[in-house]
Amino acid sequence: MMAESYMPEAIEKKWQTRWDEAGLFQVTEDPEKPKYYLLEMFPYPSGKIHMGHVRNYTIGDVVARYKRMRGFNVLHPMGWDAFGMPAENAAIQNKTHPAAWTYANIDAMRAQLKRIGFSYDWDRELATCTPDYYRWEQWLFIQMVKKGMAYRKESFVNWCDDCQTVLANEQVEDGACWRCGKAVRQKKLWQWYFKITDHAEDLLVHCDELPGWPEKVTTMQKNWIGKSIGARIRFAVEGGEDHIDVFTTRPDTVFGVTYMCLAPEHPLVARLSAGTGQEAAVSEFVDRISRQERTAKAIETAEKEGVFIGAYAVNPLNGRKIPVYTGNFVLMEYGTGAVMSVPAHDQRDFEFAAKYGIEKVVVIQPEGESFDPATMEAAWTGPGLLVNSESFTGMENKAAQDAIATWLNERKLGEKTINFRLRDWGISRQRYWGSPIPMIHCDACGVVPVPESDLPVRLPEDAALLENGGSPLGSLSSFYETTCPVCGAKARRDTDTMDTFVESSWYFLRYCSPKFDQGIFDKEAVKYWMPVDQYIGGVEHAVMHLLYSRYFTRVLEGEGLVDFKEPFTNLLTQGMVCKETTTCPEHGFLYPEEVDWSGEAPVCTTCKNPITVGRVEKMSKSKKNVIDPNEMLAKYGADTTRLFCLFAAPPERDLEWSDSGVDGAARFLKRVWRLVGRYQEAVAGVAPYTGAPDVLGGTDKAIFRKANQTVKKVTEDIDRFHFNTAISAVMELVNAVFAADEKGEGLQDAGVIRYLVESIALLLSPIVPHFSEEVWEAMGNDTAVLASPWPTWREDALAADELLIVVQVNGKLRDRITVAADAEDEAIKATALAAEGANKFLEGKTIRKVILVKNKLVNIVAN
Ligand code: ANZ
Ligand code: ZN
Repeated sequence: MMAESYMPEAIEKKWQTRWDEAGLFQVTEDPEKPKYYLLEMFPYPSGKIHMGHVRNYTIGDVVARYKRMRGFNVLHPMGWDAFGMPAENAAIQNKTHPAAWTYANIDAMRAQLKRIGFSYDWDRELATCTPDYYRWEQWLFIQMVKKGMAYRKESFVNWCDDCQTVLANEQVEDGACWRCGKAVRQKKLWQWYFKITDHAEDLLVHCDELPGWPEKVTTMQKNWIGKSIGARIRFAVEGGEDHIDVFTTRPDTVFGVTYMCLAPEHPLVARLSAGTGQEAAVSEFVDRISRQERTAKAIETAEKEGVFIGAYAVNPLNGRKIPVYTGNFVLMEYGTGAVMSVPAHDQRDFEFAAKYGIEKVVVIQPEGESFDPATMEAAWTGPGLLVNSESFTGMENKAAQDAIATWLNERKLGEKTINFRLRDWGISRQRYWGSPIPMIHCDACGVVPVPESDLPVRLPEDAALLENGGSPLGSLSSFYETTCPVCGAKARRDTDTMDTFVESSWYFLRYCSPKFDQGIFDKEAVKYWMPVDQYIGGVEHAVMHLLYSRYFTRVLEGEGLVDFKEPFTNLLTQGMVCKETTTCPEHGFLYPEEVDWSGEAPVCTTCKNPITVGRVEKMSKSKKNVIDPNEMLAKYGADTTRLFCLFAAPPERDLEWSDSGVDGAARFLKRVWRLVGRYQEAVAGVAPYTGAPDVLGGTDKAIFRKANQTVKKVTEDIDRFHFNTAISAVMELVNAVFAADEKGEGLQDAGVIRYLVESIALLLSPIVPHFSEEVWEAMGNDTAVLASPWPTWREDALAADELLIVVQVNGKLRDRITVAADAEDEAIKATALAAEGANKFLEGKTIRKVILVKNKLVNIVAN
């Protein structure tokens, strides 16, 4: 017998143990069954699951369980993105070790995930910080070095003095380190790079072949790759052998060039300014700029400034002598690091020219306009006809782009070219807690790979961390001292580690055969499971993680290890979990439990001052607007938490936390519990009714219909990930049963009741799996609800009830019509007027009146 009331704690533990013992979620390749690979982005083991995780993983779990019930062989793995800087910082703070901290966090978080009942195949669990994982990453790195797909170069990097590390551009926020807030400076270092730019075109083209991805994500990727079609043009430097190459997307404006601008890091800056009297001003400027953030984003917002370097260049088209500047808005990393500046037609150049009193020359004139450089208030960036452009004058500017590029090409002064914004991926990190780069530096032989038989290069897990927070590897002789694999001389290991994005670029492949030790993965397993059918995660990974994963898949395809290019067929990016902030005038941000809502106005529990309720924002520790999943689990259980997360908002949208919403979810489950409890005896040993609806009476027929409609709706809604409407459909069904009861018109047929309660249990099972197992068992089933097939519906039970209506003309029976039971009066009258039998008797007459007798007849009065 079912317990009187619904008590989640006991039920949830019980079913989790049973699923575990039955090994229900362990899968192997089964060629007989269609496969379905469902993956959620794996978490960083920070120590605690937060509500964003709960939401992400609940969405995934519903799909995994649903697909399983639909007959798919479902791979649903979980693991840990376990390398990264927070472990080092936490270790320093808590006087522990990154490895110890990380593994303890993994244990804690695994227990939390298990407590929520997610259907993971835990046998496939992996952590990227284990040598049997990163060894294959090192192996792949070496293959890439050997094929020239990875290379070393000395380059400027964003450097944080506090964290003692290079920062990726994305880790620089408003010129400061994303982690500690210290101003970032530029430093030159030898770094390893992956040649992702080799695949720029392919990665771009395939953005349009990912119909299962949200368009906003593919658009972000396209912009990130940033293909520009233009020309490279060569400008001679006056009085010397030097020349300046520029990249421009606007060769049509070349007659309007009035100055050149070089990036401060451009090698010609120092050389050309030497001996011109501008050296001091130039080096002061270059020095100052080198201490500022040099990302595209920062440069866009920074005030444009520059300095004349004392040299002149010559315009190859008209021989005009033009001053050369260096300016903070030119990026060394893009194009050629030099630009031809056209103040009349580029707003940035316009502002710069205005600031330094440089001339403007108009070369494009839209029809009906006549710009005067002296009075122009902004650059003209639109189309028009060329003016002041010698033989090209009068040409339409689009056509001139090609014509001028061709003209330059013929004279070897330039060429058409394509430029990508995408840079090669710098992967060296001067950090400790990461995968060691498997290279050896030998004075005689150069930089050589570690022999494959010596892999993995183990990260010493017990190295003492340095006071300054930098990596201890560079001073740990037991790590870096080695011998050269080529000549046997004393040599030094690379002491940098890889960017953690490297680990997450291929983990989805490793899940297919996580324990395979003959190679990076078992090709056959990958062939069966990949690509991932559905990937689910945050939109913050729209560019880097997803682009790097697409890139790695291409590298592996090139190596013949996989036979596809795109790793993720469908992508869902779920919204954020949000909550209002609460602020006390004395104590600042308050946690929800520090606010007392019982009085007229909310007050701080500590000082009793009234508090202010702020905007609804993404839950974050710093703003304290967080709900701890553990508290939810303790108070409501896993199923209510899951139900609320799915019911409160569609997956792509932000979810606003609401305590009353959580209560509502809990109440609904109690209601279903009562419903099943009431009918438990009536349905014992009864088979579910599957016959035609017509033979059923009154309420039985109506509820049977509604149940069939609900099965269909929930099925379609889950297919589209509309979990919230799926849930409300079940709620309506349950309400209809209670409403009939209240009217004293309760269900009679035990088979219908059985179909009803079984359908409810099955439909809810992906969403509230423990609850559903419990009621499923209470109905006398002895197999797991999860192992049962998804419910089906009868087409003939979907239609709303129909009524037969008699049609009279002047009181005489002339026809019969069928209408939906809930049809509007006007619709019934219209159908009656259109009825053939009635029409014959209406010819030539005027209709005076149409009388409707509810549910019975329509009488048309005409003469
Ligand atoms: C002359 C010109 C005239 C330009 C005009 C634009 C408009 P996208 O579309 O992003 O590729 N540029 C080239 N290299 C640069 C660098 N390293 N740093 C900053 N700016 C650079 O932009 C290409 C345009 O950006 C190029 O075309 C160049 O300015 C500038 F009416 O050349 B243009
Ligand atoms: Zn050597």
